[in-house]
Amino acid sequence: MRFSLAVAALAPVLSVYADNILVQVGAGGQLAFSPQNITAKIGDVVTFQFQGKNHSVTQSTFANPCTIQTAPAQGIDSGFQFVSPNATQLPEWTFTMDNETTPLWFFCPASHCQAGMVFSINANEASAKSFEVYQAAAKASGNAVAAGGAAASSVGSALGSDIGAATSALGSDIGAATSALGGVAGEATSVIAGGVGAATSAIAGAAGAAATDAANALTGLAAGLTGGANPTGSTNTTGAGFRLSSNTASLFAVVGLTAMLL
Ligand SMILES: *[C@@H]1O[C@H](CO)[C@@H](O)[C@H](O)[C@H]1NC(C)=O
Ligand SMILES: *[C@@H]1O[C@H](CO)[C@@H](O)[C@H](O)[C@H]1NC(C)=O
Ligand SMILES: *[C@@H]1O[C@H](CO)[C@@H](O)[C@H](O)[C@H]1NC(C)=O
Ligand SMILES: *[C@@H]1O[C@H](CO)[C@@H](O)[C@H](O)[C@H]1NC(C)=O
Ligand SMILES: *[C@@H]1O[C@H](CO)[C@@H](O)[C@H](O)[C@H]1NC(C)=O
Ligand SMILES: [Cu+2]
Repeated sequence: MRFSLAVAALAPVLSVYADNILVQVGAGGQLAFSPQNITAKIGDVVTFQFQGKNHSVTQSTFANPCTIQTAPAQGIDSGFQFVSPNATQLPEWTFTMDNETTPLWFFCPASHCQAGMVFSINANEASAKSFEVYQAAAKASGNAVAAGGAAASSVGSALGSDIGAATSALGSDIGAATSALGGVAGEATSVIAGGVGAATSAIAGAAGAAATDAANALTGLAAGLTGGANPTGSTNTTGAGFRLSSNTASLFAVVGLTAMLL
């Protein structure tokens, strides 16, 4: 087929039987071709008039409504045609039909296709490859994207629960480690307490033994005093003082020894 991009130009008429067919693109701000599907014969000139926004007329296969055709030949494509709101001339794109038995399928790319902005020429409406089926597939390709999003979301959830499980595992490991540390600390405390207890016992024992010695010494001193001079059971480093029979002197000696023990 032959095609060209022109601004408000009339395509040449190839035969007296040929028709000029006008298709509006995005009329009234809608994401639609109007009409959406046509029949055209060899020699007819199809003119797409871009009415606003930023649309494209791009050829696809029937099987993949929102993707440009690459086989058996590269699909034809107007490219995006931006129309400013205050435009005084509308861009047009035309081609001439050179085969009327092969259906042609067109779409406006991306989200517009998934909104149902598609177009067909010579679709057999009685067959499985009707315009309606093609448009439904175009809308469903948007659902495929949505399903992909849902799948990604599921992966996110799975990741989230794995992270949760890992966090729990870490938490319980930390708990176990803390318990182990607590146990060690407890044992260490017990050892220290035992040591303190033993030390206390030793001190108490030593104190007890010392007290016993002191008591024995006092007993000996008392015996010495009772028996007169030169008391046994006590050292006589103070010499003659212990040999005094005076009760007052003996009392001083006992008070002095007690003070030493304390
Ligand atoms: C366009 O498609 C509709 C719905 O499938 C169908 O009823 C109508 O006949 C078609 N028009 C042309 C011109 O092919
Ligand atoms: C039209 O849309 C296409 C595809 O999104 C974009 O690359 C291009 O820049 C747009 N043109 C204008 C004038 O906005
Ligand atoms: C259309 O409007 C834009 C601003 O929105 C302005 O920049 C531009 O020059 C206008 N074009 C015409 C043809 O008036
Ligand atoms: C139209 O296309 C079909 C399928 O490619 C082909 O068999 C047929 O010969 C073509 N008709 C003309 C007139 O080129
Ligand atoms: C202890 O007293 C006795 C009896 O008076 C005396 O024979 C002895 O030398 C004294 N010992 C010391 C170390 O003073
Ligand atoms: Cu569009």
